[in-house]
Amino acid sequence: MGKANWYDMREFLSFLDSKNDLFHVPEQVDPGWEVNGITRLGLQKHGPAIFFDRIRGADLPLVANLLATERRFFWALGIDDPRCFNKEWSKRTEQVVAPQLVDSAPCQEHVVKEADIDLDRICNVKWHQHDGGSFPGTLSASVTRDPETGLQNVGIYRMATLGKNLLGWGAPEYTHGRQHYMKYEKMGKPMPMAVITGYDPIVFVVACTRTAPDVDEFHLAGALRGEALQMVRCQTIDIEIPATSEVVFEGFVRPGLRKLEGGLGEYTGYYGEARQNPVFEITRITHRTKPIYLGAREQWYPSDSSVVVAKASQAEAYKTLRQLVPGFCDLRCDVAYEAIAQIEKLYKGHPQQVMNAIWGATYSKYKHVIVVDQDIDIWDYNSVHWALSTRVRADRDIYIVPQQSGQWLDPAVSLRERGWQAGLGIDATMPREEYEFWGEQAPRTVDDPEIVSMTTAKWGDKLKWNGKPAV
Ligand SMILES: Cc1cc2nc3c(=O)[nH]c(=O)nc-3n(C[C@H](O)[C@H](O)[C@H](O)COP(=O)(O)O)c2cc1C
Ligand SMILES: [Mn+2]
Repeated sequence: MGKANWYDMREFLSFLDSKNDLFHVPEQVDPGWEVNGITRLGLQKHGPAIFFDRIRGADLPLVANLLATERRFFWALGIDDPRCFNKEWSKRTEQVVAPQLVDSAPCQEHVVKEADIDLDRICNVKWHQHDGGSFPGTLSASVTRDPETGLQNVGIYRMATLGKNLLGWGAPEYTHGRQHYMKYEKMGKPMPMAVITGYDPIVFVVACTRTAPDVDEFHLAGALRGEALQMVRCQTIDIEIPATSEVVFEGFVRPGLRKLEGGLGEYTGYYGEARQNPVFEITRITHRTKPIYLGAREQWYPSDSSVVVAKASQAEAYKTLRQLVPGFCDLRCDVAYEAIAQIEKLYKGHPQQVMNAIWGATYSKYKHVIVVDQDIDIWDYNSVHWALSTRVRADRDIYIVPQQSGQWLDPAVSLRERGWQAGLGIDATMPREEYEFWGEQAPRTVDDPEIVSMTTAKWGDKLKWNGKPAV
């Protein structure tokens, strides 16, 4: 097992450098199009993380595409075998690990007072051609505290620049950050909030993980790192933040205030429309010496938002399903809308029970759920495709559930109906019970393990396909 207890983002960047998976751009680049173009080309090829030394008009260097490939995502977690990821995550997080509070921290080495704040000089990037302005808040994690339970939450929600110290705050109602804000709004009070960026990669992962409510993601981080996360109290608000964050915005979100924010090219691969969103007012910035900003070009897979949100939330959903459904084996979700579940089918309606559990008891708002048998390799799409093609009878195996709570940005839904989704379940398990009734079978033909091993033994050295050994 590899390393997971990174001290900070810098240590992870050095690691990537040693793996030849970090690309430096020393030339000055334009924030309006060049960061967009270079990150886009990098993502398309599952390329390295990118370090921009100089962006015109901004004082801070910028890192992008940090965890935008599965390769880097698994390195960040110190996981060698992606097939064991769900199990490994479950094992590590059986018991969460509370953070360790420290008195002084690198993230507070420097202070910028309210009057001196100018967001454009920190990050002024337009990530997509038709974004409605610059978005410093793509990988900026919002840390809030539940005013009733006292528990903290961290989540990543989009934030556009609306003024020198003002950011639109794109947290929809089904996110935990927004739910904290709804409680403050009811009390008529501003919500204190810290926004951090440039954190160790495990903080990145947990800030993207859709968990049950009342899970403090920093406790999850401690469990995944195998060591408590060091945190420090903010200077002006009662919020704790990871001590080695590069940049920290301290401030508040006023009750009742909304401003038009966006649109933004989103993880869906489409523009998310401009919305009337709450506003984050920054009253202080603290940062490390020579701070490094962190951002992301959001887009459909591959991207930071697709890889990290999908994989981390997959693992949490796996953990929940293992507890809820007997015979549940494994779960794969590479993109936000689709879950593929593997089960050992034990009884009639078992696949439908898994679908309902995925819709009802996990937090990613999967629209489409495919359920397959244990002999299907969910980590090989060809195998899943085989099950879909040969084990599904549409009039029997398609299960549609209307009027579920869906992802706000689902472009298949008209704006007026946003927030709704319909669940599509496909039972791609073999309908064994029917065959059993008639004494029929549908034996697989593809394996012939005895013939394969006899052939390998006799012919292995001789067979060559395209000049390469066949076995
Ligand atoms: C780059 C990036 C941008 C994101 N932007 C948003 C966003 O604007 N709104 C949103 O609901 N989720 C967004 N997410 C996903 C959330 O961070 C994720 O669902 C997380 O679990 C939310 O935390 P919470 O469950 O504690 O509310 C984004 C993720 C990434 C990586
Ligand atoms: Mn949360």
